[in-house]
Amino acid sequence: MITKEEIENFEKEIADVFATGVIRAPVHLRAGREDALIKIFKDNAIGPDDYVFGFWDSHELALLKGVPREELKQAILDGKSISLCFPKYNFLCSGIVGSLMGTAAGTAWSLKNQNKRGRVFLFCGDMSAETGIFHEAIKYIVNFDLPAKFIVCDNGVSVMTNTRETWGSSDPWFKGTKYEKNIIYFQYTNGYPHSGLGKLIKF
Ligand SMILES: Cc1ncc(C[n+]2csc(CCOP(=O)(O)OP(=O)(O)O)c2C)c(N)n1
Repeated sequence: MITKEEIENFEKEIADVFATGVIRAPVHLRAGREDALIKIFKDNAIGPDDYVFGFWDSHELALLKGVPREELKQAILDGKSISLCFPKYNFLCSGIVGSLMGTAAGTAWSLKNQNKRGRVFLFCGDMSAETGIFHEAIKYIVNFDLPAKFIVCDNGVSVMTNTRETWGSSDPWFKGTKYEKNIIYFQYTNGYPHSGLGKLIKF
């Protein structure tokens, strides 16, 4: 499996390229959650048969799922960083908050009911986890005992808005509920700004 150092170096490389202005599309870089993500992939033995769904910040997930480094880099250079999709590797992302959660639940339903190998892992942020569609999708997954887990990567903010202040609660909504059994939750501090590099890049 890819190492923490390789993930860090990949993000640094993309940051350097983005700074030159050749990528004419948004890029969301992440640092500080490599250990947590590696542990989740290892603990759950996430492999080729499994589906990984992500959002705008999925470079690390693609590497961990087995998308070859250069294939991933080319997709990012082509402007696809926020919606990386590699069906060959069962790896699908979208730049739209809350999207894909129903798709993830449906994929898990299908895998179970067609007796197919593979499970579903959807990775999202803390604010995304507070949306109605997250609640509906995880309710369906838990109630029908579907092979899916939603992983909430909590960096405390939605862009620059404090998630806990927004919802008036010091905990995510699912803490202490039955839905926790299909949710993996961890906190981290992102070493990069939410999007880009925090400075204007001229194309
Ligand atoms: C439907 C929709 N509304 C708004 C946005 C803009 N947007 C992109 S990321 C984001 C923040 C989401 O916060 P969180 O889920 O905590 O993600 P993270 O901080 O981990 O990136 C927002 C509002 C969007 N992509 N889609």
